[in-house]
Amino acid sequence: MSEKVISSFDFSSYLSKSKVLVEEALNQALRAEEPALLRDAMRYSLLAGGKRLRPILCLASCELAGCDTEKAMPTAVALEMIHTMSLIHDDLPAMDNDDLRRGMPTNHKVYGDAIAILAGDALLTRAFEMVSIRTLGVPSERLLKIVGELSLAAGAPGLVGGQVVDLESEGKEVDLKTLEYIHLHKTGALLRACVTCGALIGGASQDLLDALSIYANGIGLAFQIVDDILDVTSSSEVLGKTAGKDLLADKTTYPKLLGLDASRKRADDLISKAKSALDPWKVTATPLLALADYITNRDR
Ligand code: GRG
Repeated sequence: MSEKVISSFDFSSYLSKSKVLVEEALNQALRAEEPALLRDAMRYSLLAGGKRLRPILCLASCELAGCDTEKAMPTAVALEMIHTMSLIHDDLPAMDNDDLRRGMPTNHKVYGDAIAILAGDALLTRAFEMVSIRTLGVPSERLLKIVGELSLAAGAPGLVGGQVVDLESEGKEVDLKTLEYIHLHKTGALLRACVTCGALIGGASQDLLDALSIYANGIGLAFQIVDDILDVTSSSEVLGKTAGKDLLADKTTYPKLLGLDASRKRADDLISKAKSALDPWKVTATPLLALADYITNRDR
């Protein structure tokens, strides 16, 4: 029975249906923003496409915990807002100084540095509004935990901390431990929050939260290893962002430290470990298992 359920799961249709729901919710979320220039800048980057992996992970985790995904949608939107904010800020001249993101000119190239910074700030703060004010039918103690998770993921213990160590490491010899620190904070922390927040909304048991924590750590690191690999092996056209950037910025990456084959193997091992953590939920975790595979098999 379980094997049949797994093999009949149509991941591509799951992904496209989830994306449609997420795109609609993202579009609705920023309709009434003022002033208009700020709203345009926020919408420009938030609605520019992207894989929407973070909100989909949140919805899938909520579903695994046995809850209606509608209740998790404001949090899923909040996670994509935080992610988009980090991309806008990361692309600024003072950071990675990039011109291309999601196949379009970066936010500061269109709106200027000041508005790009403010659009990022407004998306970050709006994310907390989505969870605390715009979520319906979820007990407030769960929402409080989610606000805590998002604060940790976005701040010094997460994205900001990882970004600082990344900036400090440019042009230096970096060992595997520091590289892992950067990735687990800069990229892994938010992916982990997606899974944890979805599960918290669904009222997951401690056993499930613990298993999801192992799953999230594995996919978080694997995601960034694949990102490093794609930076070397893919093109700007396919990625929608500048390829070959890590080499130009003299960044330490997994391919640089381990080589391409060993990096790919490390990503695959992390994904198998992440999936094994969900063995007791094998049937109902099908979307999360398929999302883990998608992370290593993606081409952008
Ligand atoms: C101001 C609170 C605050 C944080 C900003 C700039 C910064 C601190 C952190 C940088 C974080 C960052 C840009 C990490 C890279 C993560 C990454 C691999 C992004 C690409 O994600 P995809 O491939 O992109 O999911 P799409 O476009 O598909 O969503």
